[in-house]
Amino acid sequence: MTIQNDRIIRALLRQPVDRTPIWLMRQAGRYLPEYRELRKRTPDFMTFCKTPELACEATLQPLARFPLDAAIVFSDILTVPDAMGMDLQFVSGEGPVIRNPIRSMDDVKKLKPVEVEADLAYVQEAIRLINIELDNKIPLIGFAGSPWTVATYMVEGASSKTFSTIKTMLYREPEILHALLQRLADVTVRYLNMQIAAGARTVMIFDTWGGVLSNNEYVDFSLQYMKKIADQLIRDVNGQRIPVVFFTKHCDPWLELLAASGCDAVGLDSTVDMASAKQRVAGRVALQGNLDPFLLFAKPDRIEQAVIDILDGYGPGPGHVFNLGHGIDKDTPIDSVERMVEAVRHYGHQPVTQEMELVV
Ligand code: 1CP
Repeated sequence: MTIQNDRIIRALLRQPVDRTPIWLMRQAGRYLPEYRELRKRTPDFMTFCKTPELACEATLQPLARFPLDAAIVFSDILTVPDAMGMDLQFVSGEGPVIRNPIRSMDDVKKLKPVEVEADLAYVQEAIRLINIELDNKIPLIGFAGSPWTVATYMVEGASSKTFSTIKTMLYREPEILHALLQRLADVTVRYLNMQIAAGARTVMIFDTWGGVLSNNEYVDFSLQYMKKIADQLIRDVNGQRIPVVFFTKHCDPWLELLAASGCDAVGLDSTVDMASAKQRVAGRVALQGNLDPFLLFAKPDRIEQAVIDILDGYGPGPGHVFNLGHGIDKDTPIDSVERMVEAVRHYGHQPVTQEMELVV
């Protein structure tokens, strides 16, 4: 089925578009008053994620406010450890807490085998419901966490500042960590393929904590597993290519490696200079990003200038999807988001070529 506005897909595949498309990392969520209201229906966050009607409604909320070019299924990267039998809870003010963290090979072996079609059926159902509502107007993005990033929560048992427990495991007993990462990679392949089969038109792997690895460990403990996943994903549905996007926060040292890793696009955090990133990837992948989410706390003119700087940094030619460099902050003023989206639509015009089918 063709999508009316497929700018995001085209840009991720480095095909020409009439203007730079935009979506926002964590575009649904707590900065929206209507999300905070909806969340009151089920105080428990995992129950919220597991209720497809609520996940569907939350997904659509930002689209009712802003003319974004894609929806992202409302869910979380921790659905996977939840399905593996980990005792996961979101404690208000504290974030995720796992009461039975992985500390030994035995713990890895005891993880529940995941049947994605059964254990994560709620994500499949949410995708189905969202696509009915989207009515082929814009594409839906599916996602998962990278094995390394998901493992940080499973081993630390919570969000961490130092990652000392998982790093101790990495340096003392790497075989345990590799066994865990391999298990996560296997489940993630099936999970993302299920999302693609259910109607996700592109998938993104969030490697939020890849950048805390040392230069020597990043490839072995994070990128290697993302690459294994990309190698096994369904890349074509009825002749339509499904782009795969890798996002490692603080990816600057490994940009060339990411560009050669089998993904179609790389998400950039805000520490990376867009113009030099474009040169470094040399047309091998598209780029997504990378406005500092905290720039949305600046005055309107400053926001507009920052948008122009990123668009000019990428310059002419296909292959740019505008986004933030990381998730939007919960205190972000809504007016600023409007201003940014407006600026991208206004200044992001690309030269039109004849063979393009334009959607206005
Ligand atoms: O009470 C609430 O509403 C909980 C806040 C919240 C939300 C809105 C969490 C808890 N997760 C989410 C949704 C979510 N998470 C989405 C869908 C929203 C959208 O994009 O529209 C996505 C894509 C995620 C992905 C996610 N979860 C990541 C990777 C992306 C990123 O921003 O870095 C990570 C690291 C998580 C873990 C997570 N989920 C929630 C919390 C508090 C955390 C911990 C973050 C940390 O350790 O700092």
